[in-house]
Amino acid sequence: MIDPVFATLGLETENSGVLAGSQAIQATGPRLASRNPATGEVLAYAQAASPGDYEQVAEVAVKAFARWRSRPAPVRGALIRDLGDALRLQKQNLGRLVTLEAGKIRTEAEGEVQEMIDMCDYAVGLSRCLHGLTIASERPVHRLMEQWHPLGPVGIITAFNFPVAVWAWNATLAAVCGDSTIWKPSPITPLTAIAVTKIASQVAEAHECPGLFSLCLGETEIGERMVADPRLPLISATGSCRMGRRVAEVVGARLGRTLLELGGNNAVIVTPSANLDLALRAVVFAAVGTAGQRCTTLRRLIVHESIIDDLLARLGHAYKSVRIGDPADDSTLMGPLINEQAVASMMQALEQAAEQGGTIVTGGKRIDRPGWFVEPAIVRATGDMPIVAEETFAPILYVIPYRTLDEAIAIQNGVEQGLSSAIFTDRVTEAERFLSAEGSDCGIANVNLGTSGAEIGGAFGGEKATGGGREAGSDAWKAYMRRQTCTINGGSALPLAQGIRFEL
Ligand code: UN1
Repeated sequence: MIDPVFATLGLETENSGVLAGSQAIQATGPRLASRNPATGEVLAYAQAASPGDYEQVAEVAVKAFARWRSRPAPVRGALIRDLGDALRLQKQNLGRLVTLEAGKIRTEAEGEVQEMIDMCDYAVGLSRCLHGLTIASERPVHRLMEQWHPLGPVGIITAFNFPVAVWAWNATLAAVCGDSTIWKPSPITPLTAIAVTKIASQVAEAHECPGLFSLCLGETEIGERMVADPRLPLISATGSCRMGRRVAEVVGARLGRTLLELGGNNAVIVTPSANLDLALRAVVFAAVGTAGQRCTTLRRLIVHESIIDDLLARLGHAYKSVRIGDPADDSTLMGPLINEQAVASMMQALEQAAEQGGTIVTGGKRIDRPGWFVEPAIVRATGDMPIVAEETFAPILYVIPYRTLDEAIAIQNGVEQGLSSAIFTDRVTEAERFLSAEGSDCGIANVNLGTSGAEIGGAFGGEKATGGGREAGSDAWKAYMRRQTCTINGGSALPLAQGIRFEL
């Protein structure tokens, strides 16, 4: 049965997953089924793009960019203000759709929509702050300045786990920076993408810029087209390290720009001075929240050997009280995994952990009911177990003992990914050591809070195999613009830099 929210958001049983602005293109690619991970049932279908359909979308985005880039940035901001208002009106409905399609519990699903709204607010202010520097010139009556211009149509590739927020991180900044966007969402979550693009396109149309936000649903073939397309100067991609390597290779070969937000293998260090009540709550949210399917999910808990038994006992107890079930039910804390494959990867990782000497302390079983439900697992492990170095997108928490803080930091940094990290301590020297240049090597380093749930005001992203990109706040906007250094001669002489004399 079709949920009432579908009609409210303009969705039908069969949907075109290709929208050039608000205009739905008769898509001719594969037909994709969107399933409710809490039941396994098909919610609706979406038709993906063929390479020819992509071509139409790309042309629309190129044309939209040509018009949009000449609007003053604060006028561009006015469109994003209206987008924020439109999203505010649909917060519950979009949240409901995220719950249905991605299986997030209601509060997290609505939180994700809130993240889009926050991005709109942020981008509106930013539209008046896209400023460059004025730099002292070494030449008399000369002025050096930097200005930032729109870059071009931006390709946005997103994952199933944040089916709407990550689009907003990119699309709102791109729009105020003067860029049009083409979005390729995960083929697992097409419906949220269609609903959001419809809302955004209506707003863009009201501002006489149809085609500013386009959608091109597809699988690898469409992603490959986008990354190879020289009309898209920037590809912003979220996904696995494997996918990111491919994107970097293809975009690099055409000397384009990438913004990569790839895998994480995030750790929390708990020192003997830590407030364990605080640590416990943070660890459970970071490890179990979103059923362990955030790139910022806590995967490795590195605990001082003197407190590990105490913390493990408390964690085991807390895990047993996590209410698992229908994500639409307000009392639920953990919903399903996204699909059968996710359940299989979790089971496989647990088997490998056991083979490598790990002990499953609690959880780790599939729950016998329709949909893709599992018990979150805690595994007592050591830092050198190969499986611990891998990101399994599921609620598995490896708990690892340490003796010295240096050793804990070495374990924390000893993986290829470098997204998020945290320390729990009440000693300022330990916190500062963790935050120093010899401390955490991640893009995000927190003290006395978990690894997930970052605010949009900071730049979000990670180092090493996480890809190095930064999205959302701070100066992440610079990725969506091109910098121009201008020197202006206000006099009638022509002095040369570096004191060079070149007289005719
Ligand atoms: C992701 O999982 O790709 O910090 C993004 C967080 C969220 C974003 C996660 N604000 O957990």
